[in-house]
Amino acid sequence: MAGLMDGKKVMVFGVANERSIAWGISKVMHEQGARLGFNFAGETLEKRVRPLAESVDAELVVPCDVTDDDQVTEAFGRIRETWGGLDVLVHSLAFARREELMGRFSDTSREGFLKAMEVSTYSLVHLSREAAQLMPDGGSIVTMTYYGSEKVVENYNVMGVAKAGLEAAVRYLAADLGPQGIRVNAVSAGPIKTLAAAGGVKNFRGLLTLFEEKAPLRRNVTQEDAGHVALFLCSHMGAGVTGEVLHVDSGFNILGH
Ligand code: 1JT
Repeated sequence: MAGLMDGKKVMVFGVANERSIAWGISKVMHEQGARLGFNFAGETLEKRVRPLAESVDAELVVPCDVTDDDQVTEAFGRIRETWGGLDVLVHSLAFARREELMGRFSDTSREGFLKAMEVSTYSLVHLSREAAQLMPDGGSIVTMTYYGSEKVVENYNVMGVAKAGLEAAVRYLAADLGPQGIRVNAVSAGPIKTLAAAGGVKNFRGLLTLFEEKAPLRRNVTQEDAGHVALFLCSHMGAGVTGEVLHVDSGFNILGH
């Protein structure tokens, strides 16, 4: 059967374990015939990423901490050596210090603010610039965001500001890279229990339960739900879509209460 991503070279940033949204996207891309590459940041993550990468016949597993310019340069050098070009960049990473995801947003420290922005927002700009150099015949870039960028969601705090910046960056990147045939979009997923969410967020279970009770579809969304929409955006089915933030949230964002 022909796949939507047959032979496409897809570089995925942000797999931490099998619960990662990046992994949900990767599995869906793999099923559709994509050739995959992954990054990891540090030895602990390397041990988790390598076996997952192997299970989808990844052709590339590269160290890349996005806060280190040299590592980013090195990683894209490896992508160029291995593939000569790139069709899709998946950006599915974020960071905020644990203490910033509780209490008052107004207590956010300068350091915490800058770190969240650097990892969660600037990294898209940097990776997109590098990726674009490997996409002379066009390509597609997709990133992940959350409703806390649009409305105040208790405890999301500095990540809400970082994601608002990320969504704006999606629009500016889409305008810059559009003439080169590169599309840039974001998927705004409902809350999903990942390593980041479970480890860093107070009462995340409560958030999932509330969501299940209130969202029009009365269910939580999965990594695969996010993956399917990322697939649509990155495949030829999304050819006319760029600069968009598409909600995959069981309809939660349409509610007025
Ligand atoms: C990060 C974390 C980014 C959790 C994230 C995130 N984007 C969405 N979530 C889940 C979430 C988190 C909170 C929330 C609602 C959803 C963890 C640290 C790394 C960056 O608050 C209501 C706090």
